[in-house]
Amino acid sequence: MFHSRSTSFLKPGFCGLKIGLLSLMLVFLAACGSSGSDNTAPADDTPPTQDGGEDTGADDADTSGQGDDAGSTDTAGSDGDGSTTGTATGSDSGTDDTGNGSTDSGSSDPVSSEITADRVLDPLPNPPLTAAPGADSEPVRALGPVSNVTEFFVVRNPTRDLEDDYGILTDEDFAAGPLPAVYHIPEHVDTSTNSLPYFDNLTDVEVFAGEELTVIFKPLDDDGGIPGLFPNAIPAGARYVDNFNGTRSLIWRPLQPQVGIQEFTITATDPVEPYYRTERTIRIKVKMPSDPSGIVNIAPVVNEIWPRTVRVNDFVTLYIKVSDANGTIPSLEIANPPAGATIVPHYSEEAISILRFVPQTAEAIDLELTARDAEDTSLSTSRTVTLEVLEDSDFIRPGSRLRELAASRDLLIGYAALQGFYEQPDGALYADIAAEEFNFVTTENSLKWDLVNPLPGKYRWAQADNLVQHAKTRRQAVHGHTLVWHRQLPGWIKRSALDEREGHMREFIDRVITRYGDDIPIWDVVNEALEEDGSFRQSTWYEAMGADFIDIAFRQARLSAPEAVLLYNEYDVSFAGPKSDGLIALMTALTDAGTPVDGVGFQMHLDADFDRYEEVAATFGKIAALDLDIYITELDVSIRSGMSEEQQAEVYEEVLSLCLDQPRCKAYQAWGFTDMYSWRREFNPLLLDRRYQPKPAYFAIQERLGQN
Ligand code: 9MR
Repeated sequence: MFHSRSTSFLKPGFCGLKIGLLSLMLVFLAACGSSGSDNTAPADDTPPTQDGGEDTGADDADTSGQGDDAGSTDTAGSDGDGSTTGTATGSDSGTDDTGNGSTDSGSSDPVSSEITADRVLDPLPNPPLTAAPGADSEPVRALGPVSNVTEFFVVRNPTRDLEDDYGILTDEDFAAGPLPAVYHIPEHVDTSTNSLPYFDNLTDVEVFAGEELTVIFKPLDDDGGIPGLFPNAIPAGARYVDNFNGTRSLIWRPLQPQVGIQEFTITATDPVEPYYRTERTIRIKVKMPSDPSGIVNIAPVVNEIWPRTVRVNDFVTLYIKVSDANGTIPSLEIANPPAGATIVPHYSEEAISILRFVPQTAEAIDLELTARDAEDTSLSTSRTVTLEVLEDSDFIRPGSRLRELAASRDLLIGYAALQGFYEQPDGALYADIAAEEFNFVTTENSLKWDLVNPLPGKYRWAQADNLVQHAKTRRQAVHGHTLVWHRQLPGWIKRSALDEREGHMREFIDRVITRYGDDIPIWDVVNEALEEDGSFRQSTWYEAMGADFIDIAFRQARLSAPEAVLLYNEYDVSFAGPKSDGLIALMTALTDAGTPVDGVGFQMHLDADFDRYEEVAATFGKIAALDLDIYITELDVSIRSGMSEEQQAEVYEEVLSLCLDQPRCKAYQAWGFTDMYSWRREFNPLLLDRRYQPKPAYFAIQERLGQN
């Protein structure tokens, strides 16, 4: 919810460079024209006299699904980014990205001319831009048992305070007055005949915790018509309502945890040109009343916990989190703890308790959990969580294991590993089945920048270290994902000076790669640099270095890992279309420029009605013709309304056949393996169901791998 706004993030040199590269990116040009500052934009939403304003780039608000240290969150494994809004095409909607100014009109020039050839990298910044990972970032041994994963010592991140207070706003910020409006002006809009939408009478507000606040948003347009409105993120507990008269209201009763300066961003869209927009951020100062006894006390809750299937005789750990909107920590009661269970506090989070036990018999356990208010013990809420305990024999899959079948074909067969899987109630089962079936594993979220390097000089390695150790003991090759991406970036990188981003990027690549050395022999170096139309994505990286960021990233990766396989990873590029054309153009440009790229990772988040196999074969052929390898990196096949498990099986099998038929295809990897944990969980897109039972898709690829 917090943003810090840089008003001078465009350096003079940057403008000179970018005009050639981003001729269509009006927002940047306008910012250059106004000396790199949007301070001139009027705060009262009077339409500006010239194109101007800064694209703030929406915060990704990524929650990697696992919270911090593994399994500590309620709906573990879920994908808190709401990115599973369906697709109309029946193909891959990829990451459904909302970030990085994609609302602007600009698409960049065709890819080919933009990569500088035969670059020689300067040495890494010396002294470094940020401190190298030190002893204070090293993980520590976990105390006490952690599921059954005993072949390696589970480690945890040190529990230092890693609060990112960069964006926390102060009373001085509030006193400085309302923020300027931000304008989005597509290139084709004639601003002399179409004026910008704006807001009537919008200003910052103050409220006491416990009081109800109503802010009315009234968008206006001097050309007539009623502008559309959409809010960015709605504060916890607030309502955003349509008043059915062209205005909307934010109705909010902030509570004690919200005391401080909060921001709320809302965008008005032109009635005729929906991408012609004015964005306003209001600040809400929430104050503590001198007598807090009037603040309503809300009943605490036990956070949602998914039902799980576990195995007899496994060590089960269940992380139970309680929360209270008033900010106190409720107590937890378990009415019927299983025989022999212990309940221990979480090692760093007071609101989490860990229930540990070893189920002895196959049965369904309905745990009755109650959260009780810290101040008023008559206030409580209960929830029941079911753990289904099954026998070992219930998890036997007939036939040969996929990895045995794949090994005889020299094929890597893999899955993306849930971050912190070993701390889940079903962690032992998850680990065992994954190890039985796969010889290849990807770090789904454990190496993403916001997790690994949340603050300058601070590193959190535990999740990746544990996965690497687990993979080693189970003889799985690890695929590192992903070094350079526009999402899951920490705030400090998004806000870093443009002329330092190359240095930050190179330091990060070098530090992550050298930590793991030979333990991670394959890397996604750059992820998702293209837009749907095949042009370059206007990202944190692109805005600093242009398309050369891709070349620079690969060259740094090669310097840091001379022997590793280096991949460019992308979604929606396997089947024909402008994005696939963009991929081929990009890979041609990179190979022409001498960029050390070894192959392409095809994500392939598909739907069960997918049938464009000839197009995929053709794309694979084009990549092979560039002397590049093909890795299927993130395959999953969503079963949307009206689709069946049989259709899903067919897609898995057909894609496998395409890989087997293409000599340059080295890996066939799914984005997870059990429907229990998937970023598209509601569409059951994986090989095993939520109870770890094989689906038709599993048998289809087992059979196909077994054929000649
Ligand atoms: O599966 C990942 C999910 O848990 C995260 O919340 C999400 C955050 O952006 O990233 C998911 O993985 C993505 C991968 O890193 C890149 N390709 C698209 C994947 C699905 O969104």
